Amino acid sequence: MILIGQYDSPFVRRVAIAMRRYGIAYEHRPWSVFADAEKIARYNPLRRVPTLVFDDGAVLVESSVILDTLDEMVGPERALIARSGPERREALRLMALATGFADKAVSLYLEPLLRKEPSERWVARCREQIGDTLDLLEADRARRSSGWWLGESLGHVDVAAACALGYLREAHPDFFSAKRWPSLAAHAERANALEDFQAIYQPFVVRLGG
Ligand SMILES: N[C@@H](CCC(=O)N[C@@H](CS)C(=O)NCC(=O)O)C(=O)O
Repeated sequence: MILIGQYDSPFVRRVAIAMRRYGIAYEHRPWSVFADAEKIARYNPLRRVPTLVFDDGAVLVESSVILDTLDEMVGPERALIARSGPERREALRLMALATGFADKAVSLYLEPLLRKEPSERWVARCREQIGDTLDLLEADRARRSSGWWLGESLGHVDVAAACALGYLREAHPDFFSAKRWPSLAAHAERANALEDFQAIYQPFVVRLGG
């Protein structure tokens, strides 16, 4: 398998961390979505990452779709998400909120890079969307006493949230406040201490890449 995309993308990183935990081997192509767009286009016309190329030539895009397929490959006992029922729905809900604020953080980052005059309205909207979503996630995490978000073992929600927070804090250093979002800060700290998170990491640098 070939995983295309750089680990400074929260979406690529969450897939790579899951693959590492599942013990699924892959070749890594750390291609930039801007500088290497035409290389990515050979596999994915959207020119987005993560893009996962299977040995039979099949190509999957969208981190959640990729993870769903990997979960099926390793089976429900090892999957980092509940098989069904309210627990699964809860995981999907939280994952979508985490990847959703990461999406907005990417938009917020690109706005001043791609436009001569960034839209103030768009910037304010992104900031509000991210802040309100962090508030919701903070309240959700704070009301749970479990070691990880949905229990005592690490799941896709934990990975998605930690990767999204990592990206937000590096791409927008002024945004995150551990005082306003203490449970999220603690969550990130715990995840970042894990070997998998340290191995699958690329510092974010300002450029038209990612
Ligand atoms: N919803 C997608 C988001 C992927 C995404 O936004 N990736 C960024 C890199 S962080 C990208 O490919 N950007 C280039 C583009 O959208 O044109 C997923 O979960 O995989």
